[in-house]
Amino acid sequence: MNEINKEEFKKDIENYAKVLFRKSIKEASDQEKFQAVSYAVKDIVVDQWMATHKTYEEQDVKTVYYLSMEFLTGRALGNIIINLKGNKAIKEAVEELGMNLDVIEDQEPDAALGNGGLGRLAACFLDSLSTLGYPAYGCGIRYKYGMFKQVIENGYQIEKPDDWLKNGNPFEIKRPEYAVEVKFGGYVAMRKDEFGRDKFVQENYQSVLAVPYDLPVVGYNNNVVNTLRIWDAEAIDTFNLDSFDKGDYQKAVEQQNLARTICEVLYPNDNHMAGKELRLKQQYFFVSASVQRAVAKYMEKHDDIRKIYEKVCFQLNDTHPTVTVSEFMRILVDDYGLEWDEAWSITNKTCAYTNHTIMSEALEKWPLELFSRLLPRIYQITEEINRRFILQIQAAYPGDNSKVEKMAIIYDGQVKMAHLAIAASFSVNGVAKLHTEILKNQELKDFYQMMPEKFNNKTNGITQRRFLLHGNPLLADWVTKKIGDDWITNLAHINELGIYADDELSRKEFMNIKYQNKVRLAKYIKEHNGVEVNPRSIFDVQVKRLHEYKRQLLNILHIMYLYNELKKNPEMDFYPRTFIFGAKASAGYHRAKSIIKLINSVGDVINNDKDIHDKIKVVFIENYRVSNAEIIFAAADVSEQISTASKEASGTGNMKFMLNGALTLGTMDGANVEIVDEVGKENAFIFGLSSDEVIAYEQNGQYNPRDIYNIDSDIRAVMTQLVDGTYASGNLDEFRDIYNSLLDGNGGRPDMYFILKDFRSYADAQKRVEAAYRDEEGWAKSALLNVSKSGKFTSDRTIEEYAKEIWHLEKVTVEVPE
Ligand code: DL6
Repeated sequence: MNEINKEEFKKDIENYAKVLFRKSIKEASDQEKFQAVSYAVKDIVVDQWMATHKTYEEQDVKTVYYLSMEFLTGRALGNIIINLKGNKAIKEAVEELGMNLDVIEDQEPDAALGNGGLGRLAACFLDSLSTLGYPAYGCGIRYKYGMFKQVIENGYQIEKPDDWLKNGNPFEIKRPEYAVEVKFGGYVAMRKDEFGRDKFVQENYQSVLAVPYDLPVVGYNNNVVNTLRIWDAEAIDTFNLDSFDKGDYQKAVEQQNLARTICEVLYPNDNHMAGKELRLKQQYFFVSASVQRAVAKYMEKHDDIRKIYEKVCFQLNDTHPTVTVSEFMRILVDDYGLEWDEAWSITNKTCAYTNHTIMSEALEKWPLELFSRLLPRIYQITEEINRRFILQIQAAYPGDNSKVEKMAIIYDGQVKMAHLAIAASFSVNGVAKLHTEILKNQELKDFYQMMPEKFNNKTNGITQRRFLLHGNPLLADWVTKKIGDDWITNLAHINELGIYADDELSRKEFMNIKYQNKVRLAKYIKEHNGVEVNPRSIFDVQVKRLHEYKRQLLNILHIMYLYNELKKNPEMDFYPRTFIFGAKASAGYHRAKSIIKLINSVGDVINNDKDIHDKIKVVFIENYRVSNAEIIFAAADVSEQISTASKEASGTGNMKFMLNGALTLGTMDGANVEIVDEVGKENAFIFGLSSDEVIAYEQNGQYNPRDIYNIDSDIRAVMTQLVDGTYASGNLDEFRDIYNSLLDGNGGRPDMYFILKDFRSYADAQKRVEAAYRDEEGWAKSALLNVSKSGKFTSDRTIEEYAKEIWHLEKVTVEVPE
């Protein structure tokens, strides 16, 4: 990589302040300084970006198109600087101009174009693709409003719009030359083409212009810059007299509205399908634009569409982009005139699907009426795919109609997107070993039996460059001092740290770094929550989306129990604990919001109770997001991964904590299983029902939480406090719904998340945590071993597996001319 020339870089910053704002650096506001520095950094990036694409063109590379409704990239500037290895030069340049790089980085809003795990995974994957030198496009939506900003008022979550583009985005480049039209509605007619052949044509439709904005994805120290292409919508026809004359006024207005609304906002649902018409529009909008553009780009250099799969792979990030299948078929059949069988065979070699959840409420099913009205030609094609797929099922299982009922793509008035994705893809993967096994043996059993060759596992991963190198500079430097810096691009090397777990001095140094990170977080908490926390206490952290299956409720009920114990026996030997939560709840998810209120209410009572001498503190960090996550992971001692076994597909927070030296307190769920495989049960705290036990209970229906309630007086006491006003200033109904859900569950089914069932085992595991933490040396050793065993969980490993086993990509090296 070419060296950054500090003096030129400084001039560049000053020049941007001048041309953008007509100001000197001294006169510029912090936000303006951020913009000027970012544009100067972009100058460096653009040279690499152009060189990368030139190399791709010259080598005619195969490219993966990672199609995702979500990319939770967070802030760009700090990450780009890290990946350019420009930290030293840029920091010095910025300081010599009288600025502070941390303050500058803090001016950038998070690009919150995602909800949680799925979107952040997509962002980690892009980072790894570039770092490994694999040609890739991320394809998504340029939401005007990203994930809402969470404000806590009186303990309640309030959602505020996230106007992240308000000051512009210095890193994006608008590419109007690649705009394409996307059509909705109308009807399909049979017309003759120029050669007199029959052809299906969509008529009387509304359309929007999809306009791409490109964002650079900078690889680590290798000149490779891939592109995250996010699509915005513009109206295709501005009002013109023609429209008025033809009486098309109404249509013109509708088209304008469609363009205005389609990219307006990210749906804030994680693991839950809201079934909104606009959401289906969003899906088709970005899919159609991305696929049209991918095909056009391929055809610029090739003349045989039949071979497109040699150069293009569409990876479907969950079912959200599954209309890709029918859109690609439409292009092949309608636009390129291929026969159905040929088009289907090409589609089958081009599409691959990742499943990220088994939660039934997340499985996407669209009502036929909506699907066919909005996407009439796509619906016809989907119907034909379904008709032929049913024939395949019948051939595989003659006379067994139950298989058709379970596997058909269109059934019972619904289009089932997962079935479409599986039927059309050559690869179907889960995101952790356990998850993939559950898919094969339970959720997608029928599909697995019929086409086992499609199924494979790709355990998730995270990028160590953001979550250690950027987020935890003290530990990153220490690791580099001990073992060199190979871990930055090859995390397997972190294993070499293992020997230091037996070295007393290293353990001390390591724990001292943890302490300093805890001081940093304590400062953040003081500034943001006004709560004083003791950095010598155990930092026990649960940060993730608020969902019942993730069981924040189990955590807070246990805190209520601990508090009761302390109140009963104030002199008991008790190691001070700080319980830290961070979580957004979907705006319409009432119970999740109630759990947030409960956490805050319990915090209010406990944090202000002088009798317990600050032995327990409960903190709810407002507006949990990528940028504050980096600070939180670095400071954690205990990583709460306590989902009901079988429900969390993988989890990726668990990996970020491990990398930063926190010990997992968790169930045998998702990737926790593999974390324990790596680090050993003795270096984690495992509790609760296994996934087999949960599934067995679900099938035999023999779980009754009331039995536990009746037997266990501690649990009964905590439950009673939910409805006796202890935590609700006398409002006995505030948490009644939570109380009912624990005892009576939903719709006649007992609590599906087995909270009371797992309570005792969780409390015991928490006792083990406390005992282990008292043994300072032992804890330090375990924590260090966790870091040293985290090598498997880099997204670089995951991407190598996708690239070799699914996408069949070749690595590229890029030179930038001096
Ligand atoms: O694979 C990324 C991430 C997993 O780590 C989580 O366990 C899983 O819950 C999440 N899945 C979703 C499903 N999305 N929808 N809708 O977010 O994926």
